[in-house]
Amino acid sequence: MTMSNVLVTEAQSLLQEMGVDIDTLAGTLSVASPIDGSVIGQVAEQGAADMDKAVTAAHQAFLSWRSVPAPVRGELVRLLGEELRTHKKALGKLVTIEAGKILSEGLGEVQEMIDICDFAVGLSRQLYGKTIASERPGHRMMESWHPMGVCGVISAFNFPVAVWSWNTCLALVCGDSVVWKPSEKTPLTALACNAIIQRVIEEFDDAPAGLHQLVVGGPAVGEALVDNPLISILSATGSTRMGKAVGPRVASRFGRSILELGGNNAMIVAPSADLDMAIRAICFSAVGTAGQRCTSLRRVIVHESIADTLIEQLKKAYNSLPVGSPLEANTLVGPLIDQASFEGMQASLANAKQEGGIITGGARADGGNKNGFYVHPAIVEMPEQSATVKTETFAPILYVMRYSNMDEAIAMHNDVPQGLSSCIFTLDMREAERFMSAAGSDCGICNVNIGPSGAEIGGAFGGEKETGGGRESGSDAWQGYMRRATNTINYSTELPLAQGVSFDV
Ligand code: UN1
Repeated sequence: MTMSNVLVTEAQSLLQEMGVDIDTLAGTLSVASPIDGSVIGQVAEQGAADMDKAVTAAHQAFLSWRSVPAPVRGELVRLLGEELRTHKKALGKLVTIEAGKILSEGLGEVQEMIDICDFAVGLSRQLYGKTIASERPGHRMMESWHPMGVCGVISAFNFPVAVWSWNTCLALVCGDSVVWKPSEKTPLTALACNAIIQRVIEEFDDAPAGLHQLVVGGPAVGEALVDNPLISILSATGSTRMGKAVGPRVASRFGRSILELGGNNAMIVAPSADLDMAIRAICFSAVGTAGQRCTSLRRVIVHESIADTLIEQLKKAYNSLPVGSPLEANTLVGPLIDQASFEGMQASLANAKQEGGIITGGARADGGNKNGFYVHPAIVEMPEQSATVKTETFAPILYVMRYSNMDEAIAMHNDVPQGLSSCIFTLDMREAERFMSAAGSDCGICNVNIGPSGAEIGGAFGGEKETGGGRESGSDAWQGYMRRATNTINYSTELPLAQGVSFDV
């Protein structure tokens, strides 16, 4: 069998194992595996009318789901977590085949889903509101958190299943229903997740049919989701360009959006840094997932006294990076998602060169398959933080710039339009604290002595500026999926007014 045949067979058997009826896979949307460019499935594409139907059904489901006690809703998510444990291997492998990330990262992505299920189960008993001291005698104030409505989820190809689960698990325990529009590049993993969650919903007495809807389609489907007034919350992950289109449309109808857009994540490497650790962290975060995470490391800002040493060691490490099929056990760098991505990378490298960049790597790599877009990750030494450096390119390009003092390093760090993730490598406590302070990194994620990618689900995930400001996943991000009611209760026999106002009738 040729590689493509093996992948088709493998994808089909994984889908079947997870409960997808593969006979229904006879649509017009061709799904290509980035491993060898071969078509591994044909999925039915839906249209705007299908989206409207899905939203209406989800809204119907919401009307009863909102009254199911939150801990019972948590039980549904617990069962989803159990299913994901059972299918971790299959789903992880399908992520590898469809999105091209190495197996360990495919499995890691499913683990991230299991983790958020566990988190959401606990959360289902902790949707706490505050009790507030009232200024009036015989009064009590409190806040209640209520389900919000239908949550629309738009996800990207690079985390085709985890991002869905962050949103869906929180939305479900918060009493919302969900409509999901996955990336057109990764509908197979979406079909698998949908089959799994539909099974859980069907077997769960308190869960209304229609609670979760999957709609696969192009921009028309996305627009129908964004513009539907029944979508109370629109959580969108993707490019800043997409966010610029989606955000204002949702805002114009006073909907709520949770935007998780581009990043241009940097590492400051200070003179005291543990260089061995910094090099390892750089490799994982800059070339892991072939540089296609929104948290991928894109810029290194290194002190001039150690720059030559760091660059030399980095080049050495890059030289030995195994590029190839993500299904092979020793591969660390899998393929880019497609040809357009490869061309985008080459264009950015050409621009960087014109701006004075010195490039190491970046060319197309063999990767064992000439139809996949494999590349040697690039290191680009830049004389300054040019326009190209300030633009996010979703590929393994690492720009390296030098600094002479920390003021300059922090200023350079923040001088990009994006604000997702950041980190500093230093053993100097003052530098570390300063970087995390109000006058330090302006990002939503700010780390010390670890890279910018690979966040745990327990923290709130998201960032500022062109990253969109949304927060998903842990901490109190759940509040984005609920509405808050402030309650004032009078248990006295008087009717005093606040602010000492008198109004005697
Ligand atoms: C993304 O790339 O859209 O922090 C999400 C990380 C992962 C999530 C990335 N936990 O890299």
